[in-house]
Parts: sequence; C-alpha cells; structure tokens
Amino acid sequence: MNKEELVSLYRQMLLIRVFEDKSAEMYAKAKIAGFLHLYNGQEAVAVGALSALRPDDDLVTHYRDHGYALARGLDARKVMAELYGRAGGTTGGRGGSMHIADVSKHFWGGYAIVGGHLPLATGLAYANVHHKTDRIVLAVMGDGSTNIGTFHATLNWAQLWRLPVIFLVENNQYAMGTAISVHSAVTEIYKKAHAYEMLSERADGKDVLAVHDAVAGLAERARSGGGPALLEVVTYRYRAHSMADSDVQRPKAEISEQKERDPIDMFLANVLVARNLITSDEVERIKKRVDEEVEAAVQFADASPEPALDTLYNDIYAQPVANMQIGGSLISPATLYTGNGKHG
Ligand SMILES: Cc1ncc(C[n+]2csc(CCOP(=O)(O)OP(=O)(O)O)c2C)c(N)n1
Ligand SMILES: [Mg+2]
Repeated sequence: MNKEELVSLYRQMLLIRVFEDKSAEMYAKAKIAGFLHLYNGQEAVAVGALSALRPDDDLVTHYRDHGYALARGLDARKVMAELYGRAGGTTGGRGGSMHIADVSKHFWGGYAIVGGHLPLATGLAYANVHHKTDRIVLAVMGDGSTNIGTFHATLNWAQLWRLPVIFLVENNQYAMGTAISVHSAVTEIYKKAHAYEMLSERADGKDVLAVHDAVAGLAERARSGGGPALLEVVTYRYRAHSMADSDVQRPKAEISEQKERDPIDMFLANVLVARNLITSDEVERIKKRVDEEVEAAVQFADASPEPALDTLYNDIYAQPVANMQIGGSLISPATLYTGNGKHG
C-alpha cells in the first residue's frame, strides 16, 4: 500500500472510534433507543478486511455493524440517523443499529440473530457463482456464533460446493459476558473449520495490516475458484456487550491490559510514524476532520424527521409480481396488501 492508502486506514479506524464514542453519548442522552453494540477496540478488523476487498464484493455482518458500514463508505450522517431511527437513516429508520444496510454498496446488513446471517451470506456466494460474476462474499461473525447450528451447516455447504465466501470470525474472546473458555469446547476457533476440511487461518485482529494481508490472500484464492476459507482474528472489545449490558464478568485489569495494545495507537506509532509517513500536524488535521464528520452526523440525525406514520407498512413485503400465482389462484397485487394494515 502507498502512503495515502496507509493514512486512509488510520483515518477510517479513527472515524469508527469517534463515531462509536459519540453513539454512546447519544444513547446516554436518549437520542438512540433499542440495542446498541459498539465496536471500540475492534476497528482494525473491519478496516483491514474491507481494504482487501473490492467495493462490489458482498458483505454480510452481525449486529456490531457500524464499523463495517463506515469502512464500506456509507455516509456517517445516514448511519447516525439510522441509529436515531429517523427517516434519513440508511434504511429509513426502520432497522436501527443492528440492521444497517446499503445494497448499492453490496452491504447486505446488519443481522440481529446470532448465526442467522451465515446461510444468507453463503446463498449470496452461490448466487455469485450462478450468475457467473467473480464477486466474493465476506461473512462476519463473533466467536460465540461458531457454537450455533447454522455455522456448522453453512461451513459444510460452502466447502462441499466450493463457494467463494470468507468466514471472518472476530474472536473478541467473549460472547456477551461469557468467556470463550466457558462457551466453546474449541478455543482456537480456526480449528473448527478443520471438521469440514476447509482452509483456515488465524491472525492478530489488532494489527490492521495483518488482517488486510490475510483477507487479501483468501480473497484472491476464493475469486479464482479456490473455494471458501475461515479466518479467525483475535481481538477485544473495550465496551460491554451492548449499552444495555453491564460489564461485571470481565476483569477490569484485563480490559486495561488490552487497551495497552490499542489497534489505532499501534498502527500510528509502529507504521505511520515509524516509517515517517505522517507528521504530528497531519495527525491533528485528521483528528479535526474526523471530529467534524461525526459532529455533522449528529446534526444531520437531529434534523432528520421521524418516519411518517403512513409509511409504517412500507418495505415489509417485496413488491408482489403482477399476476403472481399462489396455490393455483391468481393473486392481484392489490389483494396482498389492503392499505389498512390487513392483508388479503
Ligand atoms: C440465536 C440467538 N441467540 C441468542 C442471541 C442473544 N445474543 C446476542 S449477541 C450474543 C453473543 C454473541 O457473541 P459473539 O458471537 O461472540 O459476538 P460479539 O457480540 O462478541 O461480537 C447473544 C447470545 C441472539 N441474538 N440470537
Ligand atoms: Mg465475541
């Protein structure tokens, strides 16, 4: 990567960090309701992984999704408006924090059900093969998700059909407050892929370049027909599972020890400064611009209206196909949705 690309990694990680801190503040001010799972500490994973993919590669992730949205280039203003539940949000305020999506950017969400998105991601990979594109899919999950049935069913299917999908496991060492040694019989998650004879690797999830390199290699392999892979990245989240959860299970000393290996600080010191790629003035300028971008996001969300009540039932069902047949009877689109909340 050249200097601009490396500096951009730093800027993106910083944007996520500041955006997440601001989201916590807005949650405390009751501007944001519902669930809010923050990504502080894990920024190098989303930024490293997406920097190694093409913008048209498909992305499917779990509920800790703001970092992925920002790293994919979604507008921070629209992401914040979505957290607020406002009409200007990425899905018109209907999804909230856990369901950010932008199909124009091949970002298919944002899913709340642990492991529920993995068959969808693999279905996308199948569709990419079927339509003869060379797009690949990145399917992101947490360590806890690798205990659930859909994970195993999906790995089996992906490997059997050699589908172009990378399973990226963000091993932040906890599922909610439960430590990995308590929730998983196998604590080195990459080994779970061995059961399906799938290629797997493990990387340092706090090292943005290590994540980039690992994903780049697996992406090239998947794109050229080499099949799926699982990448485990070891990382740590700084905040509790969600804003509504306490953090009593994790030792305070462990959290502060983890913060000593901060992915953003390490990249700045060990790469950008060590290689003379950035000056302290540039760092200050970047910080200022990031703060302004996040402030603009809050202002946009504050000014964005609530979704109109008469749009409540919009976007729930796909637009019915004209003259569609269901069970032998001809269905006209008008009978499918009557407009008063009742369905024909
Ligand atoms: C099927 C299902 N079971 C339980 C939950 C509740 N739940 C939400 S997140 C979570 C833990 C998942 O941990 P992990 O996969 O490690 O992801 P992390 O939150 O650490 O990023 C649980 C149990 C859920 N959303 N879906
Ligand atoms: Mg976890």
